[in-house]
Amino acid sequence: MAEDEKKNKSIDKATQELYEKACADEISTSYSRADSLKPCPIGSVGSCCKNCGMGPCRIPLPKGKEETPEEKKKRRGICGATAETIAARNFIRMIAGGAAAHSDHGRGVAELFVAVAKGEAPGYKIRDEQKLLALALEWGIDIGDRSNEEIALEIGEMSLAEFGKQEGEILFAKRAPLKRQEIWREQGVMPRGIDREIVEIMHRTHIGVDQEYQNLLTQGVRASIADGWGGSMIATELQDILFGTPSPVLSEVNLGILKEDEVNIIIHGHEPLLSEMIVAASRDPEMIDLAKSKGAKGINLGGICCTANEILMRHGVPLAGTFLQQELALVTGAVDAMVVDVQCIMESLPDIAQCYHTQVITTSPKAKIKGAMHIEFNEHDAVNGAKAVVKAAIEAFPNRGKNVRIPQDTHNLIAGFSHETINYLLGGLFRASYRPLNENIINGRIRGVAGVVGCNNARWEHNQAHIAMVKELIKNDVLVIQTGCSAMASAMAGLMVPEAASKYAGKGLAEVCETVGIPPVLHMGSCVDNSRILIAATAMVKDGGLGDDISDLPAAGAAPEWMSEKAISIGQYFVASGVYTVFGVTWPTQGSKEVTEYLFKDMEEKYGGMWDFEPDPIQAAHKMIAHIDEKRKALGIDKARERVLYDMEMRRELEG
Ligand code: SF4
Ligand code: MSK
Repeated sequence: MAEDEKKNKSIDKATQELYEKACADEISTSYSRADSLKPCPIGSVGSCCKNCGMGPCRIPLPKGKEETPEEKKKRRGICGATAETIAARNFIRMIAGGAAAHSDHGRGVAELFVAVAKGEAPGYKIRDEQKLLALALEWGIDIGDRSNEEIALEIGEMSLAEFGKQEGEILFAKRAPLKRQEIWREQGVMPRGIDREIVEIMHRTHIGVDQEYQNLLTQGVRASIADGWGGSMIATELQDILFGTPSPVLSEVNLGILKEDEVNIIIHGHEPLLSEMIVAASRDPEMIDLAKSKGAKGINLGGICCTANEILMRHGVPLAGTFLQQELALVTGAVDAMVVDVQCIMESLPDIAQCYHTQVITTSPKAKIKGAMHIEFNEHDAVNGAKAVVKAAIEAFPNRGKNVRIPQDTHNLIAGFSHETINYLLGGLFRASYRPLNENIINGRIRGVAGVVGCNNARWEHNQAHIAMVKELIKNDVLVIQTGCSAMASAMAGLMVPEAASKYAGKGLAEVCETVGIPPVLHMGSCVDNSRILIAATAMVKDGGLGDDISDLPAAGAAPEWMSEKAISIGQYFVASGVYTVFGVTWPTQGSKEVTEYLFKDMEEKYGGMWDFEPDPIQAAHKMIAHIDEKRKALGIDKARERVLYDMEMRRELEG
């Protein structure tokens, strides 16, 4: 295989090595399928509607010439839907899909929370009492001499009620800066209940309902806020209370974390409910003895996608890889079991597993895969469920063949930067605050903050855009905060260790990182943990000196290799929260100029944040920096960096 061919699949050596092995082993992967499946040019720009049985209606833009108004009038679906309506409907259906995924995750956590409070979920307990009490105070729940379980029960029930609420406002919206809340009320996008906003998208996009693209997009905004400030925030907050709020932890990343002589279990998906128990089961002496009886030296866990980020943040479990490395993990031939829950799991896994010895195990009643073993997660008996998973992996270990290749690549990383941790690291235990960060932004050592998040996309060289963008940002003194697969990509490039500051960051950012002892790129967790970024941004506003709303901050967001509907929902709630947000790879509304203009320009007038699309990661980074500089100027802090040395003549002029 030519070097170039491997390289254009991924910038990561371990991935290149295993892609080559996959080809040699004649395994079909997302990389090879992306080569043979070209994207539909009509669907990819949002110009195909299949919302009823008269369609699909495909209404492409005319090629190579400007469309006349007459032609445009005729460019409609059978029901008369215009290109604008179709593009907007498709776009907000993506938001509905993404918001539903995050929020259903949040609901699952809330259900477990209630079960734990009732003593019906053995093996689980409340780990962060301080956070439990803080949330009780915030929600006006009586603490008095009530037990943690009684308080937790009320919090759990209130959380569950957020999903089915029919009127009023979601509770966490009150965490946003006051000005932001007013904007949401003025624009009519304050979410009522989480499920309601998602269902309303499905209703409005049914044939013959909402036929004004602005009105459709407004509902998209409302549902996205219900995700970021609702379902996702519930997931993050309740998980922290149940499993512990993350604090800095040293770990490793990339497929080299697999061990030749141990039972390797990969945990993949998004929800930490079962994986928390698998971590415990893998450390259980009974399980370790069983592994040894089969000839293994121990049990080794690694994670893929956001379940990985969850157990990394709280237990330091190593990251095996990102979304696009899931199939390649099996191609190593060294994975004894891959246990999956929900989201971002490829249906090809059981087929690939058949070529090796891996046991693919599904665990969610919502996500079964043909050909996989199913061990259903049951919160009332999670300990035994987790043990069954670990046992299945141990049983598979002796079947490992000779066709094994574990790449040597690993990198260290420090993760665990929750909002609380950043607060503490910057301000100390007794005066925890974002003030030092704000001061360093005001004095210009740090130019601004960028949230770089999101997936890998098989249409783009794996990890290339993430790394190019993040390096460019930190070189220009922009502190980067990350979640999801994007965070893993940076960790693989060695950007999440304190030493990266002197190596890659600009002088000002490096100085601050070295003083505080943090990397220039901070891992804040999984996809639902983008809600931590919202809280951090709000804390920056509240600590003062940087305006009175998130839209005033010198900050920007990006998802340079996005692919999932969740990424669109995340991007939309960042925009709705006042953040300039730029996506790479592809843009799904290009089939309608009006809809695209509305998202890229008009949204800024309404929400102070707007979308942008720029596939070149360096140019995208510079667009983000330009936006940050604009915000610095508006705040009057742009001059801090310009130290003009006055000569005698200039001084005389001044004095004169
Ligand atoms: Fe075509 Fe309208 Fe049906 Fe969509 S809803 S498939 S545009 S007829
Ligand atoms: S896992 S949503 S590929 S970030 Fe959260 Fe990665 Fe995107 Fe899935």
